[in-house]
Amino acid sequence: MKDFVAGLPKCELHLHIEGTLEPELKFELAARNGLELPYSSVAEMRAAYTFDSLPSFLTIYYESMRVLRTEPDFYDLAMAYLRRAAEQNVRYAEIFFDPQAHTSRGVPFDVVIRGLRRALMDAETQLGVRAQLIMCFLRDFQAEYAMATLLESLPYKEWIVGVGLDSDEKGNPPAKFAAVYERARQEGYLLTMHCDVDQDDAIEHIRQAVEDIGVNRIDHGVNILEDQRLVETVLARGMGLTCCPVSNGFVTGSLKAEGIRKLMDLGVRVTISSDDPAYFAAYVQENLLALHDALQLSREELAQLQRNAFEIAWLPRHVKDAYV
Ligand code: ES4
Ligand code: ZN
Repeated sequence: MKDFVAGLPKCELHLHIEGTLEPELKFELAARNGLELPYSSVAEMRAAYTFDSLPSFLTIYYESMRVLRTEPDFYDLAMAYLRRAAEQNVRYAEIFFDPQAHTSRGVPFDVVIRGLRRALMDAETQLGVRAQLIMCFLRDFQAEYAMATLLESLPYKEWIVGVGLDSDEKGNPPAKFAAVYERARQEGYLLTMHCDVDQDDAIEHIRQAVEDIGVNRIDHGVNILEDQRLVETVLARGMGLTCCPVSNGFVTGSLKAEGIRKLMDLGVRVTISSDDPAYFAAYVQENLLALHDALQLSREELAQLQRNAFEIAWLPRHVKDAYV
């Protein structure tokens, strides 16, 4: 089955580029930028990656970004991911980036996006991997900062396919960003947002995202199973859910595999992605294999997960048709 999964042409839709920063590159960038790291080796750094909740992960995730300073740093980060993606037969990726994680520490927006964009262009010609960018707002910052970031992105609109919402969801519901999402829609961005699996208010957050904001997709969102009406809405709209089993395992202690199976059986367009592969030690292929270990998926089901992903990808129909 490993060979079968390896050979599948893949589409990854839930991937934080900052979450692909491997320890080796972190050391290289720290040296390049004259920064000290609180670890003496790659092994020591990896050993510190012990997360059991979203906040414990996010602390290390944001701290690590200090090493990303210049346009070439962002280029190297994205190029390293796209090389790994190509090795796993990923043909198309939609890549989240968190501009506020950088602008909030003095790195200009254009430095971030120019570096990422250049990597995407080179990956297409050099590696045969196509990719697009999704700009995420950090939901634990004020909505006004998200709006300012949205406005700052407008000169680069042609380089950004949509917007997302990530970081700590507790106390930061979708409704907080209703005006930002309305403006993003007017500007032509497609809309997604995280509805994490570890939220007390998960179902209300999903309801707001689907019914009040009208997102095109949901990132995670497995808890939608708690509300039959919302499941029906998602089915009727053909909406997709980008699930990340290994990430779920780190954040909640469970891959949420049974929920993912249930959604697949109901015909929801579920997809499998890696979220933060450098931190959770699993790229998309390892996520598919972990899910297969839990569920004994058939080849047909594994192939269906990829068809779902290409189907809900933010690509023109004729481009998708070349993949499926
Ligand atoms: C994230 Cl696992 C997770 N949850 C929420 N926001 C994030 N940003 C990067 N990884
Ligand atoms: Zn995520």
